[in-house]
Amino acid sequence: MPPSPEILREMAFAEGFDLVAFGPADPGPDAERFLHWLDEGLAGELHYLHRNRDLIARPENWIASPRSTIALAQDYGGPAVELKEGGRVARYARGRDYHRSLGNGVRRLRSQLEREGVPRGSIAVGTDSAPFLERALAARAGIGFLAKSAGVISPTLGPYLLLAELITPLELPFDSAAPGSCGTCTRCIDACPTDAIIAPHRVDARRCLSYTTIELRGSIPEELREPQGDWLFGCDVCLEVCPFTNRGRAAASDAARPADLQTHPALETFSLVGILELDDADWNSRWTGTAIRRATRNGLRRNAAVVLGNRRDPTALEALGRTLEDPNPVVREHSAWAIGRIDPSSPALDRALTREENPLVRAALAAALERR
Ligand code: B12
Ligand code: SF4
Ligand code: SF4
Repeated sequence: MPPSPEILREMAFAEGFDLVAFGPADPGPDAERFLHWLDEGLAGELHYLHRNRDLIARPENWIASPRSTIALAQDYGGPAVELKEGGRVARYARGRDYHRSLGNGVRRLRSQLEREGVPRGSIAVGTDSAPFLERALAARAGIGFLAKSAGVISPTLGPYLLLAELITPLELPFDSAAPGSCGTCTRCIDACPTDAIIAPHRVDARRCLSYTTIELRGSIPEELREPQGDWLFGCDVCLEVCPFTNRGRAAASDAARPADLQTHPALETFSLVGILELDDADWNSRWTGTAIRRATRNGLRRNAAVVLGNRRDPTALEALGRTLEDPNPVVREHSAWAIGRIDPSSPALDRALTREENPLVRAALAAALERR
């Protein structure tokens, strides 16, 4: 006998989830919106979304008998995450990689359900990793409402919610839609530093800092580097400005959060310059288990160069001069850009131009020198 809905909720809370709701195993009209979004090219180089487009939009491809979604959310709100000498990290990446911690939680729930008699293999689970439209499933179950930022916001806990779900063959009593809406507010659209929220509920991923600093391999488009400001990894601006942030309860201090959500030691020890010069050994030993690994080591170093350039910090010039000789051309190119912003009279630029052969890096060096 599968557990009662009440017991199911208790099991989910015991796994550390803050919200649990039951809803249809179907994304509804957002499936069409998702396909349209892909066809417009707004996913940029998120190739896995294109590859899985039919799977994502069609629940009948997820499991044999999709009848309900057990939608789960974890509140990860709290103070800003800042490196010791500047540089900001999106709050979701503060602690241990949530794909692991939340993923383990949903998988344990599935095992429990299987032990209670739900046939093995009949439940699919996801947290970011599976091909589900998680926001649509969560909103339909009543975890929160679909906001203009495109996020799912809980009227009680706010916008800092990570989502996870079990797609099940169980007949569960569906919860009602969460109350709340954006009303006439447009703060997130107005505050987005790159104008990535092109219309209510619609994000052009190619412009979102979460894409350019995490998902994008290669160069960050030049017009998006200055708007990146202090963001080293991801961006929280559309969540920070939201009036639903911290509504109803105070943000938990680091020590009061579950262990997986406490600040990772790497974020407390490395400075931007330390990251710019991060080697493979440190990357593999000290950054393991963080969501930041997704950016790749050279991607993170590229981001550090942009932030240092934006901070116009002359003490970073020496390190940036060294990374003009880095084996990675993207790191060299972004280092040239950063030096051009901090001090275009730096002789390191001239020296680099005499030996540089990569046309993209040469162009960046020339552009930096033109700022003299
Ligand atoms: C690809 C992706 C991204 C891309 C694209 C984001 C986007 N808005 O499309 C990038 C890399 C930019 C990104 C950024 C972020 N992401 Co992301 N991302 C995903 C992923 C893997 C797929 C999302 C997707 O399919 N996007 C395509 C669009 C069309 O779908 P959608 O984002 O779900 O948006 C819905 C609405 O916009 C609605 N919709 C679309 N058009 C219209 C029009 C109207 C009129 C209406 C009413 C609705 C509507 O339909 C969609 C489906 O419900 C999901 C995990 C998953 N499997 O779902 C996580 C996920 C959406 N991301 C998440 C997070 C936390 C973030 C960031 C906050 C991270 C950060 N701080 O840096 C930012 C937020 C940026 C933003 N404003 O959306 C969480 C969101 C949790 C929540 N409470 O909403 C998810 C669910 C991961 C998770 N398991 O927790 N992300
Ligand atoms: S995460 Fe930042 S860049 Fe992306 S939509 Fe939100 S405010 Fe804009
Ligand atoms: S900032 Fe305003 S418009 Fe944006 S998600 Fe929050 S309530 Fe909605």
